Amino acid sequence: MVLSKELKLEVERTARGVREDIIRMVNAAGCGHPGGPLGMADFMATLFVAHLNLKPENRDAPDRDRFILGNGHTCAGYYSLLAQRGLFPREELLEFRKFGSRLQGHPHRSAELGIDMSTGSLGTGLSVGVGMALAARLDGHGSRIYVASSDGESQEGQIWEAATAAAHYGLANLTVLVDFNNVQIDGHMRDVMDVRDLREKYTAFGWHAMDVDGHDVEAIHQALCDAKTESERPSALICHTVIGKGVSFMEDQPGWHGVAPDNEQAAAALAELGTG
Ligand SMILES: Cc1ncc(C[n+]2csc(CCOP(=O)(O)OP(=O)(O)O)c2C)c(N)n1
Repeated sequence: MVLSKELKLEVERTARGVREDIIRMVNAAGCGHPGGPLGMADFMATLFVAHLNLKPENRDAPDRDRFILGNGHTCAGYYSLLAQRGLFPREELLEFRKFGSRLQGHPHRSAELGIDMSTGSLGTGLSVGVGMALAARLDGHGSRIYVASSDGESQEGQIWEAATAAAHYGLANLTVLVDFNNVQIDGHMRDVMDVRDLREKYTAFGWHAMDVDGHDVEAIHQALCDAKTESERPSALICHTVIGKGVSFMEDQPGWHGVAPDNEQAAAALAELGTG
């Protein structure tokens, strides 16, 4: 299905807002992870605006869609999306990582905020997604379960146990979006531990798997629509992205995995994003 012009504009506006919020939040906190979520902004905005059925009015509905951020350290972008979708006030984003804040450095499950699972320990998200997808099917809900993951998280053995179970149980209501930016905490994937071709791996595990340009919102939308047409297999979108996307001095730089920009760097980043 084609992404309508209005929806595409809304996705792009939301992704710009996500990037701006990430810079402001991590700068204000003086710590956090800006690189990963800057790269994920386009596919996450496409998911949250055009697909994920989560809004303030249905946050308590048992049959709504679910989202789990497996790579929990990238939560600055996730919090921005929840705020932009109206789950809590956007001003609260500047409380990120502060003592007593609801917006901790890794997501804490909260029915109020619409956060479906606590994450941060890499490898657990997809397993919980399998459980939620099984439960939704048993309960007869037509809802979908979405899990974000990453290339670095794909080094965890638990991911592949979950992938095996999801295919075994034919969980067509489960979709994983893998942020493949070729970088993890200690450097480039090829230097730390190369996970190689994740589309081939998920396919071998019995999934419907696709490579997608993680910055092409129309392609991401199409891939998410394709996932919905599957009747027996779970779907994996291998989203090829650039860490730090949108801020030239952060792009493809592993050093920006988990370092906060200082005031000068934040001002330069916001100016480049067109929001300074
Ligand atoms: C079980 C576990 N082991 C180690 C870590 C520490 N850790 C935090 S982020 C990270 C790298 C994750 O890779 P990726 O998500 O690809 O990083 P990014 O693209 O955001 O730079 C690691 C090893 C963790 N959070 N959980």
